[in-house]
Amino acid sequence: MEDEAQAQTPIENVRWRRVLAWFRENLLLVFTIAGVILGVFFGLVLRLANPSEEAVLLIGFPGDVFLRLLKMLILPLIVSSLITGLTGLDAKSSGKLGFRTLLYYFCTTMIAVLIGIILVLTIRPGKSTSAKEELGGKGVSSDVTTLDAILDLLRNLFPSNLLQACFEQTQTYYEKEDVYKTVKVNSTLAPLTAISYNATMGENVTSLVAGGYTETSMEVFNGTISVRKVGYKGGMNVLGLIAYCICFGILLSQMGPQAETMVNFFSILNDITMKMVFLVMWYSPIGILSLICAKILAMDDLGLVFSQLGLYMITVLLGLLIHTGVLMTIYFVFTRKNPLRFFQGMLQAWVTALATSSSAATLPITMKCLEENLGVDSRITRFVLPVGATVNMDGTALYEAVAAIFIAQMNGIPLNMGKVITISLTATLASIGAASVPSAGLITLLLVLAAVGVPAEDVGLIFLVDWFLDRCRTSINVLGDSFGAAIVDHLAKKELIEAEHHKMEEGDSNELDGLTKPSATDGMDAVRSDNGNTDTTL
Ligand code: 7O9
Repeated sequence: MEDEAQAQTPIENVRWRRVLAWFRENLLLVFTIAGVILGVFFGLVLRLANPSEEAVLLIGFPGDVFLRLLKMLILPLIVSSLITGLTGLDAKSSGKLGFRTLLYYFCTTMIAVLIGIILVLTIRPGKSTSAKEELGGKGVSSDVTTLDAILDLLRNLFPSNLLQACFEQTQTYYEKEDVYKTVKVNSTLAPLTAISYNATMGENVTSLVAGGYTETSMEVFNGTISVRKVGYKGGMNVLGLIAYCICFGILLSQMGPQAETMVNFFSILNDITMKMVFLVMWYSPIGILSLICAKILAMDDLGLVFSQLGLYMITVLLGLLIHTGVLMTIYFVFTRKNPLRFFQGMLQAWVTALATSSSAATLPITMKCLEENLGVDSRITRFVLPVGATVNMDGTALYEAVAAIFIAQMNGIPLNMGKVITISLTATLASIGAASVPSAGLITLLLVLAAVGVPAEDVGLIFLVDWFLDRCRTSINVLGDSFGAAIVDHLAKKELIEAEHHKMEEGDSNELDGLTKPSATDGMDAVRSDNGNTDTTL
């Protein structure tokens, strides 16, 4: 036995050393995955102990802090990354980049919706379910129309106050107002009537005295109506900020040496924010453990829910899985690189998305993963990712299409081709507008339902499992953005190199424009790269 062990030692040594080296290189990832596993484990074990509400609160607290830290970084990150990303490109490249990015986003979202629709029409999860009777989801309704949502989106695109846009967005809402009708009352009886009305209903009473003749007109309660109002609600107006920063970045990139200080300012702001992201990432294993553990502890008894809504959940999950496959294929077709390696590089962001169920909160980590693990050009990620986190939600679009048809099936509403097409278009639009449509999640689904006249009462039912599906679709949203960034990066690579050659052929004249000289951020990131000198990843 001993001899055998000794004979194997050198090989085993090498193997062990490799494994150890891998662990050391991927320490954070290992900790994060351990966080997920321990979170599920402790969650399930502590559930047996039936912890008090305070205990659950305390267990979830580190996770709460983790989410706050991530969200804290979003504002400086999107502002500085969009502006530096765009100043690193010339106007022509950024135009092309923008076009390709939006085209990729639109096509992949449409594909996701189609996958969802095909699956839900073949599996028919709504046909066999008795969930409606047993679980009796509570109804939800809203007055907000598709027109309001589209107008809000456009209003948010043009914020009237930039500072306000950092924490509030425009929202149309409906306020119930009492309506009164005026009733003329017999003059002799008037005072008496007025008093009795007053006492019982508190109505407004107006007495008109004209030349000895008293005519009393009373405003009598005549029901309520909804009045459309445009107000504000809490939450960052991302779309407005992004629109402003894109405009700012493009104009800044055209200003030449005169604007160098400004370019450096945002570039340094971006570097500092990324350093902060790095710090927060080392806290993520604990944060993720806490988030998952607290979520499992706070769950209701899900046995019944899962058994009734199981088929619906399987439809959504299968759709998300197939969509991941499609994204991987698209990635392979464009880049000829191994999509599994890509997935491995994105694992940290994927797990964070699962734990936080927010692609915005995951954005800092997505950016870090793409730039550092996968070598995607930072000028590309800085533009593609913030825009993607806001408008590209493949998982959400797929989910909304499936949910709408599921509810229609449950209510036995037949859907013709026209309605299916309407659902696919509204689900795509709803996912694009989700971040800037009031109360997102819920409202966007209501809009899809309203577009085809499906009752909204059962939305409460599918919200029972929304917390779980939200995690899954968010991780696909993040993957969709990341694959997009990698593909756009690959396509831009050739072009940027060509542009560099072109520049070089043009002569050395640009050496005098002040952009090639070493800047404060050299060695950290490319400030300007139309000359290619400062770029490290191209
Ligand atoms: C999901 F760009 C950023 F990072 F600044 C940014 C900031 C905030 C981007 C988006 C947002 C934002 O507010 N997004 C948002 C998204 C707001 C409300 C709802 C949603 C939809 O969220 C998805 C879903 O529910 O399907 C999912 N949870 O990708 O985060």
